[in-house]
Amino acid sequence: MRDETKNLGRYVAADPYRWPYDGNLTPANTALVVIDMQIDFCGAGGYVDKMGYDISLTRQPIEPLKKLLAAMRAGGYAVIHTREGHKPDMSDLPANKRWRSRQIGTNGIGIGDMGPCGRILTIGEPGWEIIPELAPLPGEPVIDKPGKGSFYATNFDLILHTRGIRNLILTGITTDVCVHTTMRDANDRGYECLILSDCTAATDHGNHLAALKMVTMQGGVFGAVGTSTAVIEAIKASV
Ligand code: C5J
Repeated sequence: MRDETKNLGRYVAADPYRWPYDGNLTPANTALVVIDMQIDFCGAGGYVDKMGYDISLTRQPIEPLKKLLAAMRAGGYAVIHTREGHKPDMSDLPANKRWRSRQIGTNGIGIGDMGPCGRILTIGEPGWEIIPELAPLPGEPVIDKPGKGSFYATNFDLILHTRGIRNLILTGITTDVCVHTTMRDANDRGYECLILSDCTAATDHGNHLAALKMVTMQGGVFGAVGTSTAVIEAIKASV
């Protein structure tokens, strides 16, 4: 059992508390989760672009994520990627999700419909792929999810348990939707979560800032907010 008063352990500088709460941060118990860095969310002609949002916002995490991935891979930390998408027969796409997706953007095109990057958010299509800059390495799990959260209808929890992971460093897009849904669900399941402000982004910058602020309420209601620089410093520092 670690004694925080003796300042043992390894921590990341974060808000509203240094993370993880007990300083128990090791390559064996900590994973970097990279959420939905897919062409549909941050590539030209993808879903977010077709909806009329500014992909320069959702592309902002790419460069800091590249550095963070290199550092965490070098340190022996687990890296897990997720992809949002639906089966080509759309049997896992709720009718209301499809209907809503057709209400915004051009020509009533929504999930499952043909766009410049193939059928939108459809498994196997070019737009559904993770962007090449952040491509998973062989052996890194990729969680395919039909919803916004990473736990619903996936084996994410099983993979984390099997590997003995209890700390999650959450990155990717979008801060207010898939990253937040995953963080809230992970927190309820007892995972110790850190969200990185520079490695996440939303289709609206105000929503990004609001989503980060929400985490810091109530002493860290879902965990803590940090930066990639702080994580890199912490994992390089000796225990
Ligand atoms: C959205 C996501 N925003 N990855 N998906 O629809 O956040």
